Amino acid sequence: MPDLEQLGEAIKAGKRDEAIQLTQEAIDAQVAPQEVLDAMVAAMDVVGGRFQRNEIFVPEMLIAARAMKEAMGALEPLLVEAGIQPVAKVVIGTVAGDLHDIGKNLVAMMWKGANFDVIDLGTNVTAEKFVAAVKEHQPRLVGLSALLTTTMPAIKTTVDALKAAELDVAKIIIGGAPVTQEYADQVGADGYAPDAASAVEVARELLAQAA
Ligand code: B1M
Repeated sequence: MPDLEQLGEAIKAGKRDEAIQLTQEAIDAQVAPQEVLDAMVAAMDVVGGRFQRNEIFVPEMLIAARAMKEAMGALEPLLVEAGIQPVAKVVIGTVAGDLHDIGKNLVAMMWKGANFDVIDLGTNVTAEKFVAAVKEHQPRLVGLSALLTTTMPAIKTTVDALKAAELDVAKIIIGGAPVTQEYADQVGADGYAPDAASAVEVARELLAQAA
């Protein structure tokens, strides 16, 4: 019997090869894909908690997220076959004029780890591109990241554009080093997260409110 607890431990420790091997063993032993996925998501929740408590830092979190991503690769066709849907479709990007993407990528990885279907628009994403992506993909959440005080206003421009296009059915989460809850309230974003682990919690809260 494949050991899903060991799979969780491998993900937490960022042991990519072991995580892939244990996932494959679970698949071969015909463990339900949902059960395997649940073990992975639970492991990433533990990683997120450790990051929030400063017990681990960005590199460890990235390594764990990569292990999860790779292990998910083997599981994905089975999840599709079994009709298991991601929790929600989400769009994320770094706002116009801003090229910083390390934090944004971390949020995207943690969202993937929470079984969200993440459409990553990259960096320097204009309000028009966000509006077009939301129209195309119909996500339930939109994430905006900004690292510069000079690009923070692009968050407001994007929130305003999404609202003007009547696309505020999707909840908007914002974050990035200079961003605060106060700023989120000021620009009319639905949520703010100070770090990638909190971004999972805030996203889940907003999705629950919208359900
Ligand atoms: Co830039 N840079 N940079 N930079 N850079 C900063 C941000 C800066 C604070 C450095 C400094 O002066 N001390 C400063 C900004 C000052 C300010 O505006 N107050 C700065 C500057 C000025 C610049 C340039 C203007 C420099 C220049 O050219 N003169 C230039 C701007 C380019 C542009 O964007 N147009 C520039 C360029 C660059 C590089 C390209 C060299 C590189 C980016 C590489 C890349 O991202 N691929 C870079 C880097 C690496 C940094 C620092 C050193 C590190 C940023 C980082 O990745 N942190 C940074 C100084 C610093 O922070 N020590 C700095 C790690 C990352 C995990 O944290 O991104 O905060 P962070 O993400 C966190 C949270 O903020 C949150 O979760 C993440 C993980 O917990 N979060 C979200 C982020 N997005 C979120 C979204 C959410 C929720 C949470 O919901 C959707």
